[in-house]
Amino acid sequence: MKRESTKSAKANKSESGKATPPKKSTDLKKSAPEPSNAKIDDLQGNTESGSGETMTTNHGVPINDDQNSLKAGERGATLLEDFILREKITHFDHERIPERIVHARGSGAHGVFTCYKSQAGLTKAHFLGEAGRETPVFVRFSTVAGSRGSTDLARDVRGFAVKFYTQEGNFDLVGNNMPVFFIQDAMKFPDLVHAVKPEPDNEIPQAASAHDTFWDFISMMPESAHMIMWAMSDRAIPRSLRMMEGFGVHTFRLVNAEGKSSFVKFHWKPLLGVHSVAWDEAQKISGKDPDFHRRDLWDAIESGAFPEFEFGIQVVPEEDEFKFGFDLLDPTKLIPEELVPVQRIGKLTLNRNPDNFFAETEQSAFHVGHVVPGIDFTNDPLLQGRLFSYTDTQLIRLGGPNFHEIPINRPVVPVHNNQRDGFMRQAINKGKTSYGPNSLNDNAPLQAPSAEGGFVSYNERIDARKIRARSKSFLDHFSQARLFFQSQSDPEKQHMIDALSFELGKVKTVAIRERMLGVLNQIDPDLATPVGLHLGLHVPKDPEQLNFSIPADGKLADYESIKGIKSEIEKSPALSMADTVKDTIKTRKIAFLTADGVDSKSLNSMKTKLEAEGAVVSVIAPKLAPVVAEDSTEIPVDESFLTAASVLFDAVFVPGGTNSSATLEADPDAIHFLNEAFRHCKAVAVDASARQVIDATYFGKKVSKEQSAKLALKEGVIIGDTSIGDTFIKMIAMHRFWDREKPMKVPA
Ligand code: HDE
Repeated sequence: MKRESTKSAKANKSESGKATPPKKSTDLKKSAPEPSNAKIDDLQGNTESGSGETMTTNHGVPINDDQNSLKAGERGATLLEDFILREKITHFDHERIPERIVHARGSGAHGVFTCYKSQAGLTKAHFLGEAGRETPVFVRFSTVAGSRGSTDLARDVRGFAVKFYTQEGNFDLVGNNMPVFFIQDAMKFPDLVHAVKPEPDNEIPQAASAHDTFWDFISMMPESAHMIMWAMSDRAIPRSLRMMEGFGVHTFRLVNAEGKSSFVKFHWKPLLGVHSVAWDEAQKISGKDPDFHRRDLWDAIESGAFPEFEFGIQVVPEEDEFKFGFDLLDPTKLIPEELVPVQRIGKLTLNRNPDNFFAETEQSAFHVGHVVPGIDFTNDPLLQGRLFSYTDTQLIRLGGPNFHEIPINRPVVPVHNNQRDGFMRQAINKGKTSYGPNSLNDNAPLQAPSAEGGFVSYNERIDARKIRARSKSFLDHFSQARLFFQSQSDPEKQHMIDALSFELGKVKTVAIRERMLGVLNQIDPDLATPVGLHLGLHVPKDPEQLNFSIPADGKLADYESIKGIKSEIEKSPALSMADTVKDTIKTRKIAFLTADGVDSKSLNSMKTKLEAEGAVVSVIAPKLAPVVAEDSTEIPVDESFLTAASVLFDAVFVPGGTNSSATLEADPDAIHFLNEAFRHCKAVAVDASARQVIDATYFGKKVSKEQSAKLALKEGVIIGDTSIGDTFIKMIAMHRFWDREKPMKVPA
């Protein structure tokens, strides 16, 4: 039987003898088409599904018994000659590879990048050379500090790494969801990572910066001040990987065919807007669904709601290099969008989940040094250090110099050079020559003239003395930190105060807390004072023990001279999430709280309305059994109160129904669900006949009794008949009603 299935699989071969690519399983897919591109096609040759096939050893020998090892008698010892057992266990013993030293926890997706308009004036990069040109991509999102199995909702920076499989080789844009970084020089990276990782004696805490060693380091590193503002903002707890920005961080160069270079900052702008969850919510999600972001990304792609990001560039002509009050080479600074607007030049669409996490997401190897002709580096000292680190780390993580041959990493264009051998070499290089010049193979492989696409490094003029030092132009550490804080809306500022109070509250050493307060005071006393109040500490006027990254024999930086530096603008609205895109409820998750006796008309009309806008509705009930509606119809239940939690949803609706309302009113889980959703500032809608359920909550008394659409859009709660759907949709699109967070706080 098994052999027959092998035969039938063989019969699947096309006339050309080429096996038809195995189809991805479609049973989970609802509406998603099967996208294909040059990279997906390339991967098919290495993809196998095993369905309908005979089991074999790794060497192709059919296996007759995969249940029992070979023994000396039924009750005897296992025989060493059992090659099937040995092979199976040996492979199992070696399944794990080292996790990434940073960014260990990640999720990947395939997609396509489409260029909007030729950028040939700025860069000769082929993938940006023509409107409509499509390039396959693989993207990996990650958290930084935690291990591979850590929670998605840690307060942390998110990695946003994109591999473009271009016709000129791979371009990796290895960015983060924050536009600046903690340090200015690669020399400090191991220190930073050692400080933030779990403490070395007891390996506590996991995936968290709220501990002594991190703040000990940060409180003495004034250059971290700006990044700390981002890390303590809601940007560090995104609602979804599909709802965060991405940044290349460093200033790069674009170089055109004439060799003219411009400075550039790279951006990703999510079309769904930039949204975050509340910190209390993030901590609860970490318990209820530590895979929250991974699942959200996977589900969106499986359902055909493909995540989309626009690619943006900020371009600074070479002659304007010194036009700004900060140094373009300093990775702790951003270029305010109000000074140099972001031009949107293309779109990234993530349209296919990986087939195998390990093969694709885990083995993907990104490198900031993977550039293509038309893109080049600057002297940013953090970028320069990264250029060394990424290949180096893959050598140990992926086990040798041939990691570029792993299917997910290989380019879609052919590779020819004289590199040979090494562990796990896949290419079978024919011929006698592996050197150049050679005459035995006509000097092949041949170098490519620049006119034919050969990479030529930007011809930057360098005239300098060797020196181990920090440029004075990097010394202004506080002005952009202040700009960030002062550009936030009031609720965002409050969240930063709360985050710092939490993080420093977890620090045991009082001197570290105090030192950090001194740093915060340089940024803004309006930030330092409430944090100091929370900690019960006096805020020092000036920071102490600041490390200006001066070598042992160097002169101390003149702290007084950098103290009062102001940023060239007072506010940058682009830095706040308050005005982000809020016009869609696509992929938003809405909980319907139900019980037997629910009014099916109320439930179904709201469901139809929300689903028509792309929202995802889950019917939740005390038990998983279908609920029997007032009209005796049976309504399938997606989750029970045991498996669902308000923190996993964006909004809540309570449909009408006298009996169901009586049940929900008396069910502590249902009431807790509502209280918690309210506490986290989510939209709540209630059918008028279920009003008693709202009256049983803590917030029932706090929201206005008289309901109008205008009030609902302010308070985030609406009670009414089936006509409330349109207002509810607007409320969900607003994401959160942060203004009610403090004044209307309820226990939950
Ligand atoms: Fe990384 N970084 N990094 N980094 N980084 C790694 O490479 C490093 C930095 C970023 O999904 C490692 O393959 C140094 C900035 C992302 O696979 C390692 C320095 C930015 C990812 C490494 C930095 C990043 C990494 C670990 C300072 C934003 C995940 C595993 C000089 C622009 C990529 C690996 C993925 C991963 C080194 C700073 C982004 C060790 C030395 C700044 C998104 O090579």
